Amino acid sequence: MTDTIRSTCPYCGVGCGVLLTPQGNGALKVEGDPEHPANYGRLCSKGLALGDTVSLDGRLLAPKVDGKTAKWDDALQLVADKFKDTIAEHGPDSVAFYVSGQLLTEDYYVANKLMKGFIGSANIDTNSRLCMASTVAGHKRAFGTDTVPGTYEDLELADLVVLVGSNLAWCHPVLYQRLAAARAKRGTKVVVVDPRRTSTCDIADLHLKLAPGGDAALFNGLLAHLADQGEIDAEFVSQHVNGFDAALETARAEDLSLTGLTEADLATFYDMFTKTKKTVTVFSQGINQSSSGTEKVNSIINCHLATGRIGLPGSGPFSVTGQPNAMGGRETGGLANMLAAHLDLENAQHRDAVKSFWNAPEMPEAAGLKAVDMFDALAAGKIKALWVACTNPVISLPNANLVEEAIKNCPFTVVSDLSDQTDTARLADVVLPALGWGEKSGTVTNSDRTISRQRMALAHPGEARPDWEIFSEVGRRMGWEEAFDYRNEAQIFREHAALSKVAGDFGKDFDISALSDISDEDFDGFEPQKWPITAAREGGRFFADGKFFTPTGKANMLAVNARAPQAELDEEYPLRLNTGRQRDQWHTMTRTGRSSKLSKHLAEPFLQINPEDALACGLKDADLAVVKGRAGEAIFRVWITEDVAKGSPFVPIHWTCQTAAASTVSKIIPAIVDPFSGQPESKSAAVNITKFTADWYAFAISANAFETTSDYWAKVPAEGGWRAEMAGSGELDWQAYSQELFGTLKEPMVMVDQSTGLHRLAFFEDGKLSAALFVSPEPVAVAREYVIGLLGSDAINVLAARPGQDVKDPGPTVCSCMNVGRNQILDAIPVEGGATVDLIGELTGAGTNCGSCRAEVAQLIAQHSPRMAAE
Ligand SMILES: Nc1nc2c(c(=O)[nH]1)N[C@H]1C(S)=C(S)[C@@H](COP(=O)(O)OP(=O)(O)OC[C@H]3O[C@@H](n4cnc5c(=O)[nH]c(N)nc54)[C@H](O)[C@@H]3O)O[C@H]1N2
Ligand SMILES: Nc1nc2c(c(=O)[nH]1)N[C@H]1C(S)=C(S)[C@@H](COP(=O)(O)OP(=O)(O)OC[C@H]3O[C@@H](n4cnc5c(=O)[nH]c(N)nc54)[C@H](O)[C@@H]3O)O[C@H]1N2
Ligand code: SF4
Ligand SMILES: [Mo]
Repeated sequence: MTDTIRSTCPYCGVGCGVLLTPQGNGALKVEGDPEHPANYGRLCSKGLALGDTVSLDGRLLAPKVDGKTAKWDDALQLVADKFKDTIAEHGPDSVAFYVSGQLLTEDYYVANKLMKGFIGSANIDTNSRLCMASTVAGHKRAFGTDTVPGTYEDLELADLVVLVGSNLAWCHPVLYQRLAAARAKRGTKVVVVDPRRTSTCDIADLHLKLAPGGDAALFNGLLAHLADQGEIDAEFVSQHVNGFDAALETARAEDLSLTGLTEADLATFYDMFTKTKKTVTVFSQGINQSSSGTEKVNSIINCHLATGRIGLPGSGPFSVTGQPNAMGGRETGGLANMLAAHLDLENAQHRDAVKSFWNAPEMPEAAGLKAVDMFDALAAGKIKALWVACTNPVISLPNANLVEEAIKNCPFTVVSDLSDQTDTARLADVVLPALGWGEKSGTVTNSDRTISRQRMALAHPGEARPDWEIFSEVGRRMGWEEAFDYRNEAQIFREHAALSKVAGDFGKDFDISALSDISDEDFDGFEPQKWPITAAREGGRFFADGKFFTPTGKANMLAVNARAPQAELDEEYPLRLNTGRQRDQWHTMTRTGRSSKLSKHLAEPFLQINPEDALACGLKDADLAVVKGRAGEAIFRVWITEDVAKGSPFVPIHWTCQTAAASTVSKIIPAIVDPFSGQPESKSAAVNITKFTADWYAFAISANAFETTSDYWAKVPAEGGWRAEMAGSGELDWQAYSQELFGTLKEPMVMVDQSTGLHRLAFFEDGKLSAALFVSPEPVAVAREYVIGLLGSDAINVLAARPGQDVKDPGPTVCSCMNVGRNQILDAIPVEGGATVDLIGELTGAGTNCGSCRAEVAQLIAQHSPRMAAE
């Protein structure tokens, strides 16, 4: 294979098109697809590094049963038998599927059909419960269905873009770049609403450092202000909206102090919104992952409905989705409280229609268990057989210690994954090898309803199989041969499209019936298309005509109240922990964590903490800290910064037991959920923070992989090898320790700095540096990027741990694409002033490729630089 194949990036919901050119022997060249309407050729650092992540290291290549390699036939039969027996003995609700927004639409369709139509339970839920559930609930309450009204273009056409609980610069980088470009061209005003100062704030005209959970208060205040200023669209409201008066009355009674903002800030924002008709409000996890997430969503939509700013070019509420197929999962009904094709489980006519379409024996009448309830039921012994596909709940669900115990105690657990070593797969009775991105084939839907193809560019490794096929095989073995007699993705897609006609006939939004007869060839060549896709219309915006999907045809404004996060602070747990994402890592790092380029940016689990809190907790920069909540604890590297407010420290979610000793955030997060959506409040835990008292700290690099066993460690790939940070207690025999780490290497060169106690050990093989260890009683101060750069070279001066006069230490990486470090950027900033991101780009190359780091370059210029472990 040498031809270029068009596909879609497997990461965020922007859904960028990629051009994949296999290079032979498993390597892949990845470029942006200039014709894809999501990105027009752009890619972010993660998309650009996709080629680094497709190696087969650590891949599961054949099924495993009880830890031993098994034949597919035996493994599938075992799964089918166990599920059948469990259902026969305990009923259909004693089994459950827990799936993922990273499954393709075809996979999702089959899994949902199997559980809801044939097993006859609604116990299928997905990691989208942790992600989009509050938006789905809010959309359904307001619009009668789960519709995203606008398109990406709206961010470019708007005069004001309000980003609420969204770190767009890091989490939807290409959409952020589109917004930044539009702003540069036409002066779009940007407001960021986030308790934390993020890179996204670099294009903000106004950053509202809102108190956690204050969003509904902010938008209630806005609604009252809009009414006071006569900015209500009375005609739109009277003809197309229910519930205006009640919503306004509740809004007027709102306690705005919950926002934690000054009157002046509120006034500035309210004035901007009131005066700018073309406004898009983008929202993400700062809204959804909240015990009042659904209320927050409706408080935003209320303001757009009241002003008629919906469905128009450059106007509307806009939920940006996280995963590549979060939307596809919603379209196929992958949530426990949905049916399929945006039809409603609680509607008898809808149920009958789907039942007869599927020719299904069963159809549950009530919603199944939502993720947190599902794992509670597992812990209580009510779920006796569980199948997890394409997600890692031991890391991502709140109260992770309980989740882990529950899975351990479950009589029968199946995991479909690419690896049998994830924290969840390790606990399973059966692990089934799935095909991953680049190998599998099917469709995904991005945040603006564009359906795109993921295509196969790499050979199928070992015996791995596509998820839809695995679910179908089990369905057939459970006795439903005909219903699961699928031969390829196109056949499933046609059925999915045909089912959407049923939904269309009920007057629902999700209708792609024009694709019901798509041929295999046309499916192969399918070009990105926005739904709806019917004989009558294609794509476009919803609701400009004022027609909604409720029984009355009118939208609903909801009377909503703000609620502070529910995890209670007290003397023992006085701080409110916030959680979220890093720029260059994706979730549990199973893919991005393979790239040395991506691992350079923030190479350790960090704790952003305000200087006042740091002082109170006795912490210095680069110390290690134990963050302890009621449910559990974890360890992080301290990064003192004004970017987080006093009382609201922040940690990233990515680190697992594969990449760190004890940095799993979800162990700390309590399982508090939104009452409407069941979405966990993942952005809030009550914690205390103390210094992790280590007797020694170490930094190690090696050309070969090595095992780490200390109390604290974090390990990622580095160029030419691996790098790890470690710390522990007790006296360390550093020579024995180096043997333990690197195995039997030749005698190291050793240098001990008596004044600081820093021990430096360098190991050479054939005269080339193969490993080095730095041990110190204090956090290790070495020029990390510099010593990593020496791996494989004959440089003796590695023991200096700092570059000599002739070589510069690049410092921690800022620009992953062009490999530019912090020190290089700082050096390039002209002393006489006048630095711009473009100038630094010209001088160093930073920010000139994918642009993901431009916000950080700007921050550095403004002297706001992150400081990681002493560099
Ligand atoms: N690099 C990278 N990109 C990703 C992902 C990734 O893992 N890595 N994951 C993808 C997925 S699945 C998702 S869901 C998206 C998530 O994308 P985002 O939602 O943009 O990302 P987060 O970092 O989870 O959270 C966003 C912000 O919410 C803020 N926040 C916390 N509490 C509140 C609050 O009460 N109110 C408000 N207004 N803000 C609050 C946090 O400080 C944080 O900066 O990212 C997608 N893109
Ligand atoms: N505290 C806190 N917790 C959070 C969040 C937060 O902000 N804060 N965010 C939440 C959100 S929004 C999300 S989306 C979740 C994400 O959390 P998870 O879904 O648990 O994380 P991933 O690492 O994406 O897990 C995907 C798994 O699927 C495997 N995989 C990849 N491709 C395939 C495939 O094609 N088929 C199969 N069968 N397996 C595959 C990977 O190897 C990996 O093990 O985390 C949630 N948890
Ligand atoms: S913005 Fe980046 S991560 Fe998201 S789809 Fe595009 S290339 Fe992939
Ligand atoms: Mo997500």
